[in-house]
Amino acid sequence: MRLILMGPPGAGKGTQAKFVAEHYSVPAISTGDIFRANVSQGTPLGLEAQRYMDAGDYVPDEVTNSMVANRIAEDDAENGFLLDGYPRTLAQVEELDTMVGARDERIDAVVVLTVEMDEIVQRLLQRAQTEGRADDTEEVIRRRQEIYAEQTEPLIEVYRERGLLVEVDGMGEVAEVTRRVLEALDSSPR
Ligand code: B4P
Repeated sequence: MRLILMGPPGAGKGTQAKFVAEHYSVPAISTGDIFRANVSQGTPLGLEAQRYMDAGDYVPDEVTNSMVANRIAEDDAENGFLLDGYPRTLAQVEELDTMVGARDERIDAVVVLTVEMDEIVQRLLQRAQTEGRADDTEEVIRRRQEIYAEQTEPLIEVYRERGLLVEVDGMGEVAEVTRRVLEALDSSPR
């Protein structure tokens, strides 16, 4: 199973990725988590990514693409993976096509979580209190939503045209959202 999990910041991607990946016994690959791990270890990649992330901007495509290419080349992703937060730009879609095409593989489905804006802001401000992420301030949250609308929302149509899109209501309890995602994937044609 090769899945992509999309949705605006705060839609619950990272939260759902764990459960859905576990269900299909594939690794959940979160570009945000990999960047944050590099930031906290002070690696060159982390130093480069941090200035973009703190401002709510996307990390440049070349950096993100090569990081993902390396990660999906690892043994545990040989039979499938769940990509959480990648691709986020059209250039990343093209690069991912090349990566999976070179392995004679294809993406099975693209799940998009839809959540109302008020709920998103509330979730992220709440996370700011518990986790203290630098990009969870009100100003940066707004910037991240704008960038999502400009750069990532157009990807929804790309994947819809390919017949891969699975839209899921991301409002409500975490377990209920997981149930909806798995049910939608079970009944989607692949
Ligand atoms: P991410 O880590 O992907 O950050 P995110 O969009 O906020 O999603 P996240 O997974 O953390 O939050 P979630 O919605 O699960 O990216 C961070 C940054 O990294 C980006 O801004 C960018 O700079 C960089 N980056 C990452 N990928 C990139 C790429 N491909 N290209 C370029 N740059 C990239 O959850 C949010 C909160 O809601 C959590 O606190 C959670 O507990 C809560 N929540 C979730 N589900 C809930 C529910 N059902 N009910 C109540 N609360 C819920």
